Amino acid sequence: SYTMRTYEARAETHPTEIGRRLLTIMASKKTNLCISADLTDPSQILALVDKLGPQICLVKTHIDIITFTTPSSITDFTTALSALATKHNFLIFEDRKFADIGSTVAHQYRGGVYRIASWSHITNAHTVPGPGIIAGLHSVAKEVGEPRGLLMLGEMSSEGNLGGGEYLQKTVEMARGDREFVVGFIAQGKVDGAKEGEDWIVMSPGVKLGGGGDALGQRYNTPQSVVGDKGSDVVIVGRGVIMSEDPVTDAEKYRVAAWGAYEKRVAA
Ligand code: 5BU
Repeated sequence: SYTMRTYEARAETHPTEIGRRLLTIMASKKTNLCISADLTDPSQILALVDKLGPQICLVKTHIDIITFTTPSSITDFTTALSALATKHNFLIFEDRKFADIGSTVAHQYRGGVYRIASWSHITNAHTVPGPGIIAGLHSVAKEVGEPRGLLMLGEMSSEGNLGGGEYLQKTVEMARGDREFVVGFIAQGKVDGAKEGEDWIVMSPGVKLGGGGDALGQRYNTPQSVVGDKGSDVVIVGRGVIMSEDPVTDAEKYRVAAWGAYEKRVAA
């Protein structure tokens, strides 16, 4: 299966341009760590990301949780974040979880105050509306003139979520309809039944050393469990790092754990 191939090898053959770029970054920086920068102060986010930049392949944002005082401060933030992405060689993933008909998500992705398509290399979408959501987002991605990729939500980390199992399989079927734009999935492990020549990048949120959960339904798996045992590619870590007194030291623990789990997997 493709999960036994190295990120270097997959970077040569991934069907999407964003997939090739991300896998190249992962291989060269030796990191499959994505930080979820869930702070509400824009300057705190930028300071944190500048510190963690060398350790990560990807930064995940929720642009709509950030406290912006003026419309121009949104553009200032996305411009500064893009500059950090260039400086440290990582990509940006806006965790927007689009969930409407194609026509509406196209507006949401292109416009409004956030103009997500203009600065975010990767975004994600629910499969609930059907394949029109992929077509709508892809039409906007084509307008941008720079590579853009989409992750489909096949399974969430939270207690009682309706994903996984048959839902995940249907999500994979839907993704097969657009192999140029859909980079992979949000899930807790590799997708079953990948066909010859398929390569889906799987990213897993809900990761914390020590496991556990929070008071609102989040459930945590360890880097070894999602990457080593279950074949996911990228670990997404929020509070495990961003609430730490020493984020750089803790991010390094996650990078080493997730990278070590990957190295063991491909050596097996
Ligand atoms: P945490 O602090 O590591 O629990 O943050 C997890 C982040 O990932 C947070 O931004 C969530 O919105 C996001 N997330 C998630 O936790 N679970 C999911 O299934 C998906 C996203 Br999709």
